[in-house]
Amino acid sequence: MDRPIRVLVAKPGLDGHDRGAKVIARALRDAGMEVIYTGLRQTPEQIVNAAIQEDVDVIAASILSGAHATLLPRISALLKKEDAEDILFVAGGVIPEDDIPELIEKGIKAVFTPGTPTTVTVKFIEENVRK
Ligand code: B12
Repeated sequence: MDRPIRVLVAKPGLDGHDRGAKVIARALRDAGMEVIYTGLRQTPEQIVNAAIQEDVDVIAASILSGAHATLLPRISALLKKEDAEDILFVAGGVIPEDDIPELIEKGIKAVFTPGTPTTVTVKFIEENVRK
């Protein structure tokens, strides 16, 4: 890609945990990506609208509240409805391993749980973002 990858780091739902999102935002920025942070308490609609308006290549959603099974598939469904499935959708946070296969089935391309080195996330995005 002849321009920096653009990433929307998003905080869906009423989740007030923002440290993880900020660590990821910093790591992606240090890897040369352009990062836009939504701030806390965004609805799936707000996140998808921002992603389209900002013309991002990636949505990176952080969720530690336990509401991942509801909110993440909603974002995925909205990307489909808006014909914006070229946007790579990844997520991370406190998400039980058992819940991940269903999230992948519903269109989340990868889930990164606590302890995942940020270099793994950077590599995944660089290798999977639509060129
Ligand atoms: C710190 C903390 C708080 C702080 C938050 C401070 C802040 N500004 O973020 C405070 C004290 C405010 C808090 C409050 C609450 N908390 Co709290 N909190 C934690 C704690 C101890 C650490 C989270 C943290 O900051 N870790 C450090 C950061 C750097 O790591 P991280 O967020 O996990 O992010 C890393 C990875 O997950 C990953 N990642 C995260 N997001 C993303 C996104 C992408 C795209 C990628 C690629 C990777 C990625 O990469 C990050 C860097 O390595 C966790 C327990 C735990 N160990 O996880 C509980 C925890 C998350 N909290 C919990 C709960 C229940 C609450 C409260 C509801 C408690 C209450 N009754 O009041 C409130 C809710 C507040 C709210 N409005 O949401 C539960 C959630 C349970 C669940 N999901 O099922 C946990 C798991 C504790 C527990 N075991 O019960 N909490």
